[in-house]
Amino acid sequence: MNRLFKQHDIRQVEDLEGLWEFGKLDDIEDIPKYTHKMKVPGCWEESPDFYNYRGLAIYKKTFTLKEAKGILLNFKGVSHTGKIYFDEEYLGEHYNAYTPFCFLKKNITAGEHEIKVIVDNRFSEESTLHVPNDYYTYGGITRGISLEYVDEVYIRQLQFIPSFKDNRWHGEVSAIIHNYCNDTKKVHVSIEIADVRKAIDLQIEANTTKIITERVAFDHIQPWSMKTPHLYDLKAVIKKGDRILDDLIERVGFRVIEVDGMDIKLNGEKVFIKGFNRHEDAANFGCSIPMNIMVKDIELMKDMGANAVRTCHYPNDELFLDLCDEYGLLVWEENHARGLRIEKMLRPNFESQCEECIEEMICNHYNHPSIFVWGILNECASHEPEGARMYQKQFNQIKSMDQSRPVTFACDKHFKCLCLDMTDIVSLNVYYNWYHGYDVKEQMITEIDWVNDVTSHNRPVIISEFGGGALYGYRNPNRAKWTEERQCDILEECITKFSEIEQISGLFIWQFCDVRVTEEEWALRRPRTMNNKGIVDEYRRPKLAYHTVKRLWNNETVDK
Ligand code: ADA
Repeated sequence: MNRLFKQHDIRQVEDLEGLWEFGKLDDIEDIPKYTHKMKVPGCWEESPDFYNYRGLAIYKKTFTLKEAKGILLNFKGVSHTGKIYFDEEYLGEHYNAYTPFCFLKKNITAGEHEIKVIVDNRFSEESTLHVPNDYYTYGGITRGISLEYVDEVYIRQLQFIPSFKDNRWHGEVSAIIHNYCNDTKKVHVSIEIADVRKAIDLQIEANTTKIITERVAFDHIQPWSMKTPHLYDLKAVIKKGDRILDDLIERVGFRVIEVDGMDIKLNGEKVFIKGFNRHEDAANFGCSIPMNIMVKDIELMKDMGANAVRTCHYPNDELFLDLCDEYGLLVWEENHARGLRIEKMLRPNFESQCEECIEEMICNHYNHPSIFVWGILNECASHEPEGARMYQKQFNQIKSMDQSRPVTFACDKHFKCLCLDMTDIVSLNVYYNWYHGYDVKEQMITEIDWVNDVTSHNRPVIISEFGGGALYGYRNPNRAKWTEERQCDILEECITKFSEIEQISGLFIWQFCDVRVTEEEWALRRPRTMNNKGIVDEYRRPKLAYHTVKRLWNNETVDK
């Protein structure tokens, strides 16, 4: 299942989930030997022969096409690089495990066909975002994959921007239509949302893409909010004469996010963010998390009183974002990067790989009402002039694509960062009483004074990471580091003291669950070769701190 809702009534879609032929490759030129069956979506590390495999592998699937058509091969995520072949023809490649991509194949004959995917999860000079890190780069076709039959003119994308003015909800709908055949087409496009219909006749030249935009005012709208996350189907249909060529359904919400002074507001009301950092990682599934575990994660976070989740440190699976839309859980989504020093940021591919990731993240996730902020470059070199140039370039790219959401980044370059004034919300990663011993409130006040000194106006501050490690089941009355008791003490003090500071508009605990890390460079700093700062372990078993957070976040005293 790629999405939580049906995206087509007309377009035929085949889910290619299941068992694929699979084999390890020592080299891209190898003649493949298909020695295994491998689950798609899935990580090969969940197969006994590939627990620690970092390398090349090949997947193969044959399928039968019922009638000659154009097809879209839709990949929701291949980790971390996929080279795609269709009937031996090389279609192209995609880098980065965390963003969707698709290939169009025109005029395929009916009959049996073959898809092959060569997957690479190695670290190399070419890969600047997937590097040995404090999370694991798994291998495989890790998210959903579908085959979609498209006519010569089809709907590539729908985008929806809600707004509220003159006491009415408004919506700007854009439909991106593609004509892939060699002659001009005249079609009729109809768009429908919340019982409002618009119809447009469109002439679209051969092999071109056209964007049509309609602005609509609405009455009787139920806004999307955390308590009542109302969603609406946005439908577009293309007809040629009486023949329906294609359709596309998106799910959207009427909500407005704004920064007002030092407050974050949802539909005009101030919100205090109580969130978790959540890596996509679970025991027995790696990063290819099934929906029932996604649901469990959201229900555990909400049970503890959270109202937000941060997709540290990369765009998440759309199925998870659909669930957040439906549960009313706010999302900080960010591009893929973690802790990259300036030397890594200056590698030749870095800027283009970031740019692609941002483009694909926003194009594909734009309509999720739950996403309230776009983030970039977690703890990268924001204190270096060259780093600051790249931060500014990426913020400019985001603002050129979406002016409806604020931007931020999680900064750990305390008292020396050059980029805070580029943000709408300042976010700070701090590990008071874990990595550094401080008087929590005093140190935070000093830090916020510095923030206000280096920014042109006071703005909301989010503490985007704080917490400490605890090994599940390790209890000791000495409350030493790595005991569950010590994790409780750190969280109790930080949540209580941070919540007393007016300018702090939100907290993201590091982190929701324990996750696997990369052995190179990290194993000796990470017991079990895991990042153990989770409030639940990798099996979602709650540690003592689960109850501390639940008590504090369900108690009105910390709710501002
Ligand atoms: C950093 C980083 C996280 C994680 C954390 C930790 O803040 O952003 O990804 O590595 O430190 O556990 O130390």
